[in-house]
Amino acid sequence: MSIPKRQSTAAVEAAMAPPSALPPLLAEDCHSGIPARHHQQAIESRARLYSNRTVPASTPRSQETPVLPPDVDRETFNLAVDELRKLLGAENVELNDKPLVDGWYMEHPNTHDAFHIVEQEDLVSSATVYPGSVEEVSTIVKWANKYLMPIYPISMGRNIGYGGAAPRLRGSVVVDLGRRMNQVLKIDGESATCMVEPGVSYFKLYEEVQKTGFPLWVDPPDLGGGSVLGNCIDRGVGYTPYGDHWANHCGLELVLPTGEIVRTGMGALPGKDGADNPTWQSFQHNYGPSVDGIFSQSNFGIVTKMGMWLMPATEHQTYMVTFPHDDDFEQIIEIIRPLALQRILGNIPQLRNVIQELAVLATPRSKYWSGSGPMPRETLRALAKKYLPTGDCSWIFYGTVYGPEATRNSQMATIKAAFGRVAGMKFYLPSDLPSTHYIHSRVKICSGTPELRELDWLNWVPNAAHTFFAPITPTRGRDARIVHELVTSLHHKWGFDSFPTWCVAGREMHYIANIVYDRADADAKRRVNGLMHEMIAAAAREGYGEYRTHLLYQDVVARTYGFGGQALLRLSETLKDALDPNGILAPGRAGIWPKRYRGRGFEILEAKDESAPKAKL
Ligand code: EUG
Repeated sequence: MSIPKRQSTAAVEAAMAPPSALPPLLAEDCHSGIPARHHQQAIESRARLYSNRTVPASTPRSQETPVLPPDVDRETFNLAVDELRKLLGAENVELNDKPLVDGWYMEHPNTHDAFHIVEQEDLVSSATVYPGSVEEVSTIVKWANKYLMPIYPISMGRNIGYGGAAPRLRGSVVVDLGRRMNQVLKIDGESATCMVEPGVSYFKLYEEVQKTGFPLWVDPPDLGGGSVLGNCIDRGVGYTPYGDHWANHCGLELVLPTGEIVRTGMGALPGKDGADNPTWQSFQHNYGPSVDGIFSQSNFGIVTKMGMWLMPATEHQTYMVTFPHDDDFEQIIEIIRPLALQRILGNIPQLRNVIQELAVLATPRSKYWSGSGPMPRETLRALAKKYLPTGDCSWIFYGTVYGPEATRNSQMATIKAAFGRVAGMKFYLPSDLPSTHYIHSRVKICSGTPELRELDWLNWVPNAAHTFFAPITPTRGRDARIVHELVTSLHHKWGFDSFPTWCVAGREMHYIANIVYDRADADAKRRVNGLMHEMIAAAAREGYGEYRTHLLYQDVVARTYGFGGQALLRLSETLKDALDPNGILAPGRAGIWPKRYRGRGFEILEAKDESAPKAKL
C-alpha cells in the first residue's frame, strides 16, 4: 500500500486561495457550464461561498487509490481498466486517484459526494468513464459483466443534497453519461416536445429552445444546472404547470444491464425506413405492459434518451403572500387544497418558512447571532423585522397564475379572498418588492427560465453542505402538523435550524426539510446522520414516507415501504436478479441490492453513532 504524502503548508495555502479562472460558460465543450446571462451572478455566488470556506479546496487522499469495489482485486481492476481504455479510448477513462475537490454547484466533482455526510473519502468511485453513444454505453455494460465490476451511471451528477455524482457502492466505476452525450436531439414546435440526452441541463435546454424561436417553456426546478433527464428519472419537481417531471416525460431509450438497447413507448415501433417513430414524444405508452416506471429511481437500466413535453408559453403573474404566525400553516394548507384541486392555483406553489427568506439573503448566520444550536425564534423575528421588506412574518407563499389577463384576474381574486381568511396575511406582487428580492427569481422559475439564486442559503454556515428530508403527506392541515412538529422538534434535539418548504399539489405535498451543515465539522455531520435516521423512522411510524433520499438513507427509506413483509422490496429484487444477474448496475441504488451483494453488510440500516448531542439545546 502506498503511503500518501502530506501536503506542504505552501500547497495547503495554494489550495485555499480563490481560483483565478472564471467559472466555465455553457458551450459546446462545456455542457455543464453557466449560461452567459448568469455568468456575473455565478462569479459572485462562487466568491461568496468560497469566502465562507475554511477547509482547503482540495484534500489529499489518505487511502490507497483508486479505491477498489468489493470482490475486485487490484490486478483484476488494472487489467479491466486497461481493456476499458482500449474499448473507449484512453482519454475517456479517468482514475479517481487525485486529491478530492468539493468545488461548488457549477464546478462540481464526479468523483465523490461534494456534500459529504460521512467521511469525504467514503462515497467515492474508483474511476470515471465517458461514453459517447448508446452503443458505447452498451460496450461498458458488457465490460462490467465480464469483470463483475459495479458501475454507477450519472447524467450530470448535480443531484445535490441527495448524493451528487457519488456511487452508492464505494469503488464503483462512475459512468458519466453527460460529458459526451449532451445534445438536445429534437425540439418539435408543433407538438411542443423535445428529446434530450443525459448531459442536457435545464440551462442548456432553455438556450436551445430560445434558439428555435418556438414559444415554449422548459420546467425548471429551483436550480437550473441539473440534468433534465436525470432529474426526471429521479422524479424531481419543477414549478410551471408541468412541474411533475415524470408525468411529463414521453419515451425512453435505455441500455439494460446485459447491454441490450431498448426503446419504450411508441419508440419501440420503428418509424418508416429506420427513422424514429413519429409518435414517440406524443404518446407515452407502447402496446403491452407499461415498463417506464421501473426505470425511475431504480437500477434496472441506463436511460440514454428521453422525451419531454414542453409547455406552450403563456402570460403569467407571480405573487407572494405572507402570514404572521407559526401556527398559521394548518389553515393555509386547508385553503390551498381546494384551490389546487380546482386548478385555480396554476402551478406547484411553495410555502416557505421565514428562515429560508432570511438565509437566501446570503448573509452568514454568524453575522447575526453567535450562539450554537438552532437560532432562537425571537432572534429570527427580530432579524425578519429588520432585514426583510415584508417585516416579521412566519410563512411566505409563492404562487403563480397563468393565462390571459381576464383569467388571471378572476383566479387572483379567488385566491386573495381565500387567503384573506388568515388574520394578518399580506399580499405582494413582484412590483411591490425591491429588485433584489428573491421573488424575481421565482417569477423566472415559474415561467420556464432556469435560475441560479436558490443556493444563496448555502452561505448560512461556513463550508456549507446540505441534504433534504423529503416526506410526502396528503394536502391536509393535520398531516402537515404531525410532520412539521416531528421535524422541528428533532432538528432542535440534534442542534439544527429547521428550514422547511412545502411544495404543494392538490392531493399531496412534498415537505422539504433542508438541513444545512458545516462539512468541516465532524460532529455536525454525525448529528445530520442521526437526525436523518431518526426523522425517517419517526415519520414512518406515523405513516409518512420520503419521495426521494440521499444515498446513505436509501436502504432505510426503501424498508419503510414494507407492506406485506417487504413485498415491494422483494419484487424489486426479483426484477433486479432477472435483469441484472451479475449485479453490475448501481448496486444498492434505491435500496435494491443484487443477489451477489445482498445480506453481506453493504446495507446501511442504522446510524453508526446514534447518540444525540449531550447539551440541552
Ligand atoms: C426542493 C424541492 C424538492 C427537492 C429538493 C429541494 C426545494 C428547495 C420538491 O422537491 O427534492 C427549496
